[in-house]
Order: sequence, then C-alpha cells, then structure tokens
Amino acid sequence: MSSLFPALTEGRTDGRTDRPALRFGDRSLTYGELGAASGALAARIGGAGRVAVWATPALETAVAVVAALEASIAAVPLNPKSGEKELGHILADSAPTLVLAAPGDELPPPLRDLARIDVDVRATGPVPHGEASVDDAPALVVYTSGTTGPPKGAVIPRRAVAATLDALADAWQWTGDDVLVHGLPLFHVHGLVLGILGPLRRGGSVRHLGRFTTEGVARELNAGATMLFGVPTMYHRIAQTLPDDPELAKALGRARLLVSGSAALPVHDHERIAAATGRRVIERYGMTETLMNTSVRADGEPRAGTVGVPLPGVELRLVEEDGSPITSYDSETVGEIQVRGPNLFTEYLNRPDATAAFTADGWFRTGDMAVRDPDGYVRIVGRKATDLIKSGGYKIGAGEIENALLEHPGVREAAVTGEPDADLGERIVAWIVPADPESPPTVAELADHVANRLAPHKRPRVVHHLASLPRNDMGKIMKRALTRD
Ligand code: MCA
Ligand code: AMP
Repeated sequence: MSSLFPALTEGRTDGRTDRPALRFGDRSLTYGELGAASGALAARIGGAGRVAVWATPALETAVAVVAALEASIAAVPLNPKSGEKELGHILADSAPTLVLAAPGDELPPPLRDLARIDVDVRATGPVPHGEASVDDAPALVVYTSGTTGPPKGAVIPRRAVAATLDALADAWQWTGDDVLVHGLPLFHVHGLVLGILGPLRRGGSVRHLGRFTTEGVARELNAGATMLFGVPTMYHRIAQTLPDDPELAKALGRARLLVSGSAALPVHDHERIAAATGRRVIERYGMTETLMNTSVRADGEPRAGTVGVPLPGVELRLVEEDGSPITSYDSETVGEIQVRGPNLFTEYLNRPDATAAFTADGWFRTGDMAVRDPDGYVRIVGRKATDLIKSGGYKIGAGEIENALLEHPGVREAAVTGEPDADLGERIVAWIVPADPESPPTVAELADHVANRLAPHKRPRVVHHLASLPRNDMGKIMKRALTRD
C-alpha cells in the first residue's frame, strides 16, 4: 500500500535524509530528523484512540500530526486560543485518549485531566517503515462551524488528504523542489493539510512564520521560498504594504506561485498586487469537509474573481433551487456547488443527522452559490446561509456567538450578523437587547466574553444596542431587518 509521506522513508534509501523538511523560526528538521522524531513518537502513541494535538504554530505540532498519521491514529488539532466552552465541547465530542503538546506549553484545565505526551522533536526512535498508508481510515478530525450550535468534527480520511494534495500538485506543478512560506494557523485544513502535510507529501519544505507578517513573507521569498499560501486578509495586508515596501514587491515578483484561499480575494486586491509585482495571485476553493475542489491552474489563465476549474478527480456541479443540475454555463445562472470525489470527508463525528449534507448518490452540498463561465471557470457569488460568517478566513457560525452572548448577564436578546470589512472580509456584528438599558455591556466586555468562551477570532468587533429585535410572526429574528439605528 502506498504511503502518505514517501519522502520520509525514501530518504533512508537514497541518502537524502539531510534535505530540509520543516522550519519554524530558527528551529528546523531535515527529513531524517523528522522521520526519527515522528517515528519515536508514533511508537509511543501506537494503539491509542484519537489524539488531541495542541496546535501551536511550532515544529511540535507538525511532528505530532505526522506521528499520529504514522501510527494510524486520528489527530484532533486544537486551537490553542480556544475558549473554555469551545474546548470543552471538542474534547467531549472527540474523546481523545491523549494530548500531544510542546514541552513547557501550559494547557488549560479541561486538558489537564488527559494523559499528556510532550513532543520531543529531537527524539531518535525507530524511523517509520511506510506505515502512513493511504486508505479510508480517519486521518484528522477538524472542527468547523455550522449556522447553529457548537462546531462539528469533520472526519477526514487519509485518502482524502492524499487525493487533494496530489490533485494540487498536478494543478500547481508542485514538486519536492518547492519551498513554501506561510503564517497560517495549524488547526485548520488550510495551514495544516495544505501548508504542512502538502510540502511533506511532495518531499519539499515549508518555512512557517509563526505569525503572519509582510516582513516575514518578504524575507523568506527573497531567501529562496517559491510559494506563498495565505487567506485574503493576508493578501489584503500585502496589497496595503506594497506601495511603501519595494523589498516586498521584489520578493513577490520572484515567487513561483502566490495562492489565496479560505474566502474570496477581492478583485481590487488582485489588481493592486499584480500592478506592484507583475505576479498574479491564484485562488483555489475548498472546505474543511471537502478539502480542495477547484483551483486556477499554474498553467491556466489566472482570472481574478474566479476559483478556477475542478481539480483532477473532483466532480463538480451547480444545482438549481429545484434540484436540477445546470448543464450549460453562461456566467449568469446561479446554482449551489455540489461536489463528489475522493477528497471528501466521511462524516461529522457523532452527528448522523448532519449527514443530510450528502445527497443519496454521494454529492456533498457545499452551501456555496456560484456561476460558471462558458469555459468552466467557477465564480463563487455567495452562500446559501446568511448565518455563516467568514472573518479573516475563519468560518464562524452566527448561532454559536449568539448562544455565547446570551450567557452574558448583561444580554437579554442577541443576534449576530456579518458586515463587509476591507481587512477581514466580514466583521462580526452583535445586535443585543441589554438586560439593563441604563448600563449595557461594552463592546470590550462582550468581545472578552466571547473570546474567553469560544475563541478570539469569534469575538464581535461592533455591538449595537436595541430596545427589541425585529421578529416575524413566528418569533424568528429577521436579520435582514437589522440596521444601524
Ligand atoms: C484581540 N485579541 C484578543 C482580544 N482582542 N484576544 C483575546 N480577547 C480579546 N478580546 C488578540 C487576538 O487573539 C490576536 O492575538 C490579536 O489580538 C489580534 O487579533 P485580530 O485582529 O483578530 O487578528 P489578526 O492577528 O489580525 O489576524 C488576522 C489573520 C487571522 C492573521 C488573517 O485572521 C488568521 O490567521 N486567519 C487565518 C484563518 C484560516 O487559516 N482559515 C482557514 C480555515 P495574536 O496576535 O496573539 O494571535 S478555511 C479552510 O481551512 C478551508 C479548507 C479553506 O478553503 O482554506
Ligand atoms: P471552512 O469550512 O472554514 O473550511 O470554509 C469553507 C468555505 O470557505 C467554503 O464553503 C467557501 O464559502 C469559503 N471559501 C474557501 N475558499 C474560497 C475562495 N477561494 N473563494 C471564496 N470562498 C472560499
């Protein structure tokens, strides 16, 4: 059976074990060192059930996930900034038997009750023997928000990881010679699957910035990195910085590939970057549940405002309201994107009800609305659910924030919406009826409350106070009627 990371085992036979694999700041691992460290850890965790990974942007996270994959154990990456409610839910739902963390990392209370293994990136255990096989067994459980309720754990099989990374290799001409740079978080698909497992599957390397800065991007691209991955907020910040930063322009001009994803990159930012650097950013479209579905190809036309064409192996169709697939592309007829292929997740953990997201014949309903150009390029034009907000590339359900706000003593009623934001794409706006109109809670108070319960990126940036929320006859909040008063 083929292996997820051939480069880890091949290096031993062709003597290329000293090739760089991972670099985080001034700490790095070669393929030989990664094989030894992950092999040693895999041997220690073998036979465990699911393992949680305290997914800081550090070498330890990458070693932990590779080790879990080698040990054929599903890894559950945790946002180290998760608040108590979110963390409590994820732990109760995924029931890990162990947590893997960097030595010295302090873990919050719910995790202290779990057995902990410190990840030693310098360990020299038995190197893997190619056990990281490609099959239907779960590789990762990644938590993703829905419109209501707490986040759902998408169970991502090993074959989906392999299929999506190989399809991207085809579309992007991505090889072991590529050096990727990014500063994405490692508890989501974008940063972890594409940004860490991607280079490792190709036998190439990744330099992680720890946190995204335009200086870090310029430094690494000027020092030989060939590819940059980012969310639109990062490219927006690059576009804002370019006029005053010739080093950054030079660095981007050198890159082989600049890739944006997780949300739409506005055409204005595309154009500013192209004008300043001579390079075009290409967009790809994916989801936690589906991994990657489409991309502008490296050898294709980089058409701003589109997410390109279906990746090899991915079937994609647009379906109208009445369920009929759109058969001719006119750049105008809008339908829901449905996808089918080896890149799909298998289920939401403990949520058989949510598998209604699949049609009887295996198509996954993405909830994204799109048109297609006559040559097949996909243009995303919106989302079915207004209660899903994309802020900084993070998907955030309005319902989970509303529930958290309602747990604040100063809030009697709450509704949450997304408002256009030049930097974040959308910003989270809370509309509340204060318990005491004389002393309503401040925006800072509610932001802290949500950040501590859920996660900082879910905090409201704006809070409006209302005497009552607009409701229809059924008592349902009419979000479209919410306007600033
Ligand atoms: C501010 N902070 C707070 C509070 N206020 N912390 C606690 N309580 C508060 N009240 C902290 C934040 O945690 C953060 O800390 C710092 O202040 C600044 O916060 P903020 O302005 O919100 O964010 P930012 O640092 O400017 O972040 C912008 C960003 C980020 C870097 C673009 O949004 C980001 O990394 N986005 C990536 C999302 C992503 O990877 N999505 C992929 C999922 P500190 O500075 O210490 O962090 S989508 C996916 O995977 C699919 C498959 C796909 O298609 O890709
Ligand atoms: P998540 O569930 O966090 O993985 O986010 C997936 C969602 O991000 C998709 O359903 C899309 O709505 C959105 N998305 C991802 N990539 C793009 C893109 N290039 N353009 C527009 N939306 C995107």
